[in-house]
Formats: sequence, C-alpha cells, structure tokens
Amino acid sequence: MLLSRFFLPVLKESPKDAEIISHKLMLRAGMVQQSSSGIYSWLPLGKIVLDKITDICRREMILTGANEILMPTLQSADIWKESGRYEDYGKEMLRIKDRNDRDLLYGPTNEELVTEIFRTHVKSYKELSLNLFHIQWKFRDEVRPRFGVMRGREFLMKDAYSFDVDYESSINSYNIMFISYMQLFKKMGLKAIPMKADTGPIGGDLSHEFIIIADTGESEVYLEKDYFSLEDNLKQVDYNQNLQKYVDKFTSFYAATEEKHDHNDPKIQSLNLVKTRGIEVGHIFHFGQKYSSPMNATVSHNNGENVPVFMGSYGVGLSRLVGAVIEANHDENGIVWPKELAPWDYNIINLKNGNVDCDKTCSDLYNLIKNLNKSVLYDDTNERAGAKLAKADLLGLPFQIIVGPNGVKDKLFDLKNRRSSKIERLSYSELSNFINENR
Ligand code: 5CA
Repeated sequence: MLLSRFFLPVLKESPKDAEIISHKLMLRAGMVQQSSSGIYSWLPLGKIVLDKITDICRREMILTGANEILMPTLQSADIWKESGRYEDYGKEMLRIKDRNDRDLLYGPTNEELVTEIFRTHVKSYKELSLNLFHIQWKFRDEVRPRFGVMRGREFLMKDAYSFDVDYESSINSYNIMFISYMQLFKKMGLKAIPMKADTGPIGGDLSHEFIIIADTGESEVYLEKDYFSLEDNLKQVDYNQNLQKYVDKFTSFYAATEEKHDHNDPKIQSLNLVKTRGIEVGHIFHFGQKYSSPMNATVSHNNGENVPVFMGSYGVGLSRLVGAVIEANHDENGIVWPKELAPWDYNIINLKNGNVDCDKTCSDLYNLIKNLNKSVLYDDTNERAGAKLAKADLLGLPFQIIVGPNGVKDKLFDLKNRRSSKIERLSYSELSNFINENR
C-alpha cells in the first residue's frame, strides 16, 4: 500500500477527550472516529486490524466444527418475552417500534434468536452436538460508555451457541470452546488467562472470562507465575479428543479478582502469585436448559423422551480486542503491533521523496517485499523526514526500512525493529535475506 493513496487521517495533537492510551492512539492513528457516544466508524487502518482479529477468530471456530450463520441485528421482542428476559434486561436494551407498532430490539446478545432457529429445525439427539456461531454488531445502552471501542454501545462480537442432548456432552462442548479460546488468543499473539466468573444476565452454573494482561486493565488479577510457560506449551489440539484434562490444567492455576478474594486467603499465599491487571476480551457460559425450557426447544433422547436441549454461549469482543491489544502493546511513541495483527509487516520510509535514487530504491524494495509475500506500507508522501519517522512509530508496524540519500549512496539501509527500537544497517542482499527468512 502506498501511503499517499491510503486514507489515514492522523491527528497531530493528543485528543483531549480520550482517557486511556489505546483510545488516544486509535484516534491519533486515524483508526476510528466517534460518531456518537459509544458508537464508532471504523476508518481503513482500524478496519484492517478488526478484520484480522475477526478472521483468526472465525478460522478457529471453524476448526472446532462450529457452523457460521448470520443473524440480524434487529430482533422481535416476542422471543425475549418467551424466555422471560425482555423485562429483566432493563435500559441496556435498545427497544424500537416499527411502523405497525410491533416491538423490536437491537440485539445485545442472541440466545433467544438462535434457540428459535434451533427449535424450528432440530428434533433429534442424532443431530447433536451442534454449535452455531455468528459475527455481528451488538448494541447495549451502557450507562457509561468509555475507553473508546473497549466499552462501546455498539460493538462487534463473535458469539457461538452450543446445543447438546445431556449435561455431560454439553460440558464437553463448553470445554471445546474453552480450549479454542486459548488457541485463538495465542494465534493473535496475545496471552490470555481464563478466570472463573459470574454469569450475570446470561445466567447459568459455569462461566469463565478470558482476560489479557495490560497494566491499565479494569480488573485486578492474581496470576500463578508459571502460568504462561504452560500456555506456551499448548500446541494445536485435536478438538475430537477429551479436553477435560487441558481445561483442568489451566483452571488449576489460581487467578482471581481482588474483589472476590481476600488477601489473607491461604490459597493465595501458598502459590507463587503475581499481581497484575487485565481486560476481559472473551466470556463463556454454560447455562443448560435456561432458555430451552421456557422456549420449548426440545429434542428426542435415545430413550424416546423429549428433553429441553442443553446449551452454552461463547462470546469474543472483537472490536474491544482492537483497543485491548493496543493497551497491552504500546510505548511512549505509539502502537507496537504483535506481528500476527500488524496491518502490514513492513513500513518503508522514504526520507527524501523526489530524490531519484531514494525513489528508485524504495520502489524496488516495495516490489521485493510484495514478491516475497509480505505486506508493506510505503511512505511515499512529501512530508519531512522527522514527521515520517514519528508517524511510522505511531503506526507501529513490526519493521521499518528507512531509506535516505546517504544510505542509498553506499547501498545501505536501516532496518528498525519497532518493539526493541534496535536499528541494523544492512546491505540490499542482507535485507532481502532478512525479509525472506522472517516469515
Ligand atoms: N451471550 C454471551 C456470550 S456469546 C455474552 O453476551 N457475553 S458477554 O456479555 O460477556 O459479552 C461477550 C464479550 O463481548 C465480552 O467478553 C466483551 O469482550 C465484549 N463486550 C461486552 N460488552 C461490551 C461493550 N460494551 N463494548 C465492547 N465490547 C463488549
């Protein structure tokens, strides 16, 4: 991508109304624009990252055997009256009337709608297990939308719903999702921690939040010191095997929020705990027959009896993740993307646009990188060198290749690693070897 052709409305000043660093950086880097309180337009740079996160999540869901569907944002109030949640949900739910005075709502979550789809079509245990997921915008009229896309009113969620004939197989489906969450966050280059959680308005008897560590996170967390070495050992698992032992292994490590646990708790002292902070990026629930009973979603068991189906639901906050990733990966100069989520792998910076040698060298490098199947952003604008370098740090691509008139004379290039800030001076062949090997 040529920067001169890319719509990147970078802000020079730090936005005053943004409270946290990820929100400030997302506005400065032209990733999003607020449209009204807690509601954002996604500009090209933000959209690229949101799509990368969404793709990784989607691919992992498909690996588990889940089926992708797409339910609408607007739902009929009738099914929510059936489940009993229409009144319970309170002011967080955006209620709408159509021209015929029918009650609609903008979905804050989809348990009811997916249960309605299920009960229309599935009648027998032979068709189970089934997991249906979708990726769709949600609306929750949060009392205090804040922190940009991290606590929005409109936000993008991946939500999956499992259906099983009995409790045991339903727990197995829950375990599959639990492990797939560990995998998908790892594939995003993030370290996620599962934590036992309250079930809130979704309900049920079993629930875990997945949080990623960031100093500025909303929840205080105690974490077993060796936890991440355990996570590092998690290879791609076979979702057909019994996953209970993996889940037990992860949950045997003690992670707890401060509110729920006492400092003097002997369990905390007996383990090697580190105090840190985190952001909730996923939440899974097992609620059995909570929706299937009132909504009469039953299947025939192999003993001939009809039973309400056992369900769980599994959410990932895709738009929240964009903010959370930045919250966990930045320095004083800007964003530092994990390589898995970087909008491009390389950033070529032409320090003297218009200089024939610089222009030629940069466009050769640009073609070389593309031919090696790596993605590249080329700053071919006429801005001054200092502003270009600052912008490159703000955008946070993993590697910068800095091309100026002096280096070009000697056929030498500066390769900067954004995370470590280390700069190496390389010849053209050293640079092309580096790009080739750094897959
Ligand atoms: N139906 C269940 C699971 S599918 C559900 O709605 N779970 S949830 O309420 O925990 O939401 C799932 C995830 O969406 C959360 O873990 C969080 O990452 C994200 N999320 C929730 N509220 C917001 C919000 N206001 N802004 C941005 N992301 C949010």
